[in-house]
Amino acid sequence: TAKERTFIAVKPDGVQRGLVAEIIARFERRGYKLVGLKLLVPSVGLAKEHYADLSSKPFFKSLVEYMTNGKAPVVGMVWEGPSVIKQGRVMLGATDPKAAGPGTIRGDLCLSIGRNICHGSDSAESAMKEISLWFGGRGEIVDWTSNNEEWVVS
Ligand code: DAT
Ligand code: MG
Repeated sequence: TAKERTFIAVKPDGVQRGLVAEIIARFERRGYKLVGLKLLVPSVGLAKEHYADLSSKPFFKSLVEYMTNGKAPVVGMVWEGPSVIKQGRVMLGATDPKAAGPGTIRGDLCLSIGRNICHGSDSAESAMKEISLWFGGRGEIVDWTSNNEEWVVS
C-alpha cells in the first residue's frame, strides 16, 4: 500500500565513504517519502537484535563488531511509499555486491559482502520489527504529507 514503510540503513562503511547523500537521493528521487532519520552508533545489543536471525552464522561476530565499533555511525531511516519494502531491496541490490546488478546501490557503489554499505528490511515482518527496534522515541517518526504525492502516486 501507499503507506507501506521499510527500514533502510547506511552502514558505517557507507557513512565513512561519504555515500549517505547518494543513497538518500535515490530513494527521494524515486518518489519515496522520508519519515524517519537518525545518526547513531548502535549498541551491541541493538545490532545483535537487528541481526538476530543470523546469530548462528560464522560471520555474526564480525558483523556486529563492524556495525558497533564507532569508527563511523550508522544512518537509520524509515521510508514510506508503494511497495517500498520490496522496491527498497531491489534498489539495494544483491547482498553480495559482486552479484548485484548495475543500477543498484550495491552494484554501483561497492564490492564486498562484508562492506556492502546498506541495509533494507526483507519483509513486512522484518520492517515492523526493525522500525520499532531502531525508532522508538516520541516524534521520531513523522507522518507528513508530501505536496508531490499526487504527481507521484495515482
Ligand atoms: P541483507 O543485508 O542483504 O539483508 P543478510 O540479511 O542475509 O543480507 O545478511 C546481513 C548482512 O550480513 C549482510 O548485509 C552482510 C553480512 N553477510 C551476509 N552473508 C555474509 C557472508 N556469507 N559473509 C560475510 N558477511 C555476510
Ligand atoms: Mg537482511
